[in-house]
Amino acid sequence: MFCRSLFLVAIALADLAFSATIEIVAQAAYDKPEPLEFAPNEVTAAVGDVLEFHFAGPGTGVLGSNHSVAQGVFENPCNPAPNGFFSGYMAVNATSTEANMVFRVPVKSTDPIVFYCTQGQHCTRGMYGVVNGAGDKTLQSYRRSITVNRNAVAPTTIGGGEMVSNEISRILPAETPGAAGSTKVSLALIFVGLGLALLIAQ
Ligand SMILES: *[C@@H]1O[C@H](CO)[C@@H](O)[C@H](O)[C@H]1NC(C)=O
Ligand SMILES: *[C@@H]1O[C@H](CO)[C@@H](O)[C@H](O)[C@H]1NC(C)=O
Ligand SMILES: [Cu+2]
Repeated sequence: MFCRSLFLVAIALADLAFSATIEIVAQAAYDKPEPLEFAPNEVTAAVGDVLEFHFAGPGTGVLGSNHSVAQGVFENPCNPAPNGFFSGYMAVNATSTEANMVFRVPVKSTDPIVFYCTQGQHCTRGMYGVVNGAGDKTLQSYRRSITVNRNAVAPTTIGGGEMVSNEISRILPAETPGAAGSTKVSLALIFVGLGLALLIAQ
């Protein structure tokens, strides 16, 4: 019985290892034709994972940046989802590389989620991303649904996430979707292995 509970503890630890923090940076990449982006803009997330939005500053010393992130709907590009998450505007001064706060959004289902920046025309100019894209709800379908440049619509209230102090202030390179997944699997295997070892050791 004692070893059985140890095994259950190991499983619980494996569960913890499964909740990943997925960092997504709102930034301007001036070397690209559409320089405003979220990087990465396509991610896979499991229930319990956290989307951690970072807000990059230009670091140029000239102009600041002022992005946001809001949950959208696939049917109406650059418009908010009812009761969706919204960070509010994160103005970053010209000399900073990142805002000193990050916005953390818990993933509650594996249904496709779209998010966008509500600032001016950033969304229609490419500043959006998709979590768990599937079927007709993908990054490509969202991109296709944007036909004209116009101002995005912002939600009226901030919420659906937690604004916390930024522990990792750096600009991240765009990631390949799913890269976080392999780490999670190997950690889980270690914990399951540990659980089996405890069972065998009794
Ligand atoms: C950031 O953008 C919002 C929306 O356009 C605006 O209301 C706010 O004043 C801006 N903040 C700064 C510091 O420029
Ligand atoms: C911009 O941020 C940096 C780092 O936090 C700070 O040292 C500087 O005073 C800020 N500049 C302005 C104009 O707020
Ligand atoms: Cu923006």
